[in-house]
Amino acid sequence: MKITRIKTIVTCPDRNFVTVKVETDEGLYGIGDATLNGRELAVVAYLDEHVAPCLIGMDAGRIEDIWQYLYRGCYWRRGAVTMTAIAAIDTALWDIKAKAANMPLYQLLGGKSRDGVMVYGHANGVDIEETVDEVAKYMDLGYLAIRAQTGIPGLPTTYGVSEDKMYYEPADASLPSTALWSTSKYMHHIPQLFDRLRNTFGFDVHLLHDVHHRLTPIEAGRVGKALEPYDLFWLEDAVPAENQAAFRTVRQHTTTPLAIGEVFNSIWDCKELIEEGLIDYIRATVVHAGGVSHLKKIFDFAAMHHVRSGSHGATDLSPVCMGAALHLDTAIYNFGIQEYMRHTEKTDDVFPHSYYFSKGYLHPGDVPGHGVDIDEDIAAKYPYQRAFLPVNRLADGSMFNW
Ligand code: EZ4
Ligand code: CO
Repeated sequence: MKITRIKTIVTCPDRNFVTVKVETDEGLYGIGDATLNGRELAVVAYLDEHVAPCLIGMDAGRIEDIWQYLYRGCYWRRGAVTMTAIAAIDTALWDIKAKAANMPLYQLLGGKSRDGVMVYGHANGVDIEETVDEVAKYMDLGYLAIRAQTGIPGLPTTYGVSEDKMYYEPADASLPSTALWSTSKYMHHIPQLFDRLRNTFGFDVHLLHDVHHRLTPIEAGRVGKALEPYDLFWLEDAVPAENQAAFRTVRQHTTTPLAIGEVFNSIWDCKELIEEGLIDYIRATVVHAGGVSHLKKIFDFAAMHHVRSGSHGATDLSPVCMGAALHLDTAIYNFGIQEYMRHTEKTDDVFPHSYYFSKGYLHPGDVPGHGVDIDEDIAAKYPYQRAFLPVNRLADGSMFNW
């Protein structure tokens, strides 16, 4: 089965998505997510100019060989743009192979290890009161695990807090908006949120929290220690991890479970974190970590070190990524949890899918392939709109991590 055409489709049904469609001479096609939030067109150019022309005529069944061709063959290994482009092609090729086998993708990955994929949703409020109400709403919807974020007194905006409670969208402007950050205000406030949540809901529901890369290692150790009585499922992205060894300090100071990985793009971003046992959950994703092929290798390596998966699943990862992720989540032994931020109705119209939510779990469905398609006519109705994530500054005007 030969690759005859590779199309990149850009659409903005409430937010931007880039999708790759790989077509073959046997009429089967596969699709992959290539969305890199805030840098979408860089990946489009990479795919159109530097990937698609090289693959025409290749055997669509040689997934691993094509992965290595794109990784080793470009000389400049890794990086978010390269690995997102590779991921999109890889996901589309797995979709084709599973369609050709007339099987849902999880069958090719080893079959089912579980009956459903436990997900967590995002509860957030401008203050603790509103966050408590939002957690209650997610519990009513059947969620077994809930991420809680709250506004911080003295900061006009806070990461993770949005007006639209079901569809959090941080890429909020055509030029980057500026947020204000204060570590001391945050560190003082956040234990109060979890104290309230545990007093209100008890310990049966899993609670998670995303620090979003804002602490130093010793600050993260302190927050982790302060949160220990509230038994978090995990503390996410406590410290930026370009320096993986920095997590040794966090680990020495707290037993709160640690998760990280949404900005990682290969095993080389997390090898020390995993093999030194510095984290509990690896949150890399299909779309940003080299596709199904490479993410499976990361998860298998993690399994040897008691590290579980916890893939990123925010709104900027398209339904195509979510579909592929759910097959991997279903098949691997060391699954932990899957983030699930609902897409808007418009997005779901563009990407018809077989996966569905029931009683706190997502299910990938049983149609051949990864079960997600793109309706190109509907997609064409929503042209690309430039959008950026915010930037963060401290009170003195200096730049900080967002
Ligand atoms: O800020 O996906 O856990 N989820 C997150 C997200 C990220 C966005 C960035 O594109 O941290 O909300
Ligand atoms: Co996050």
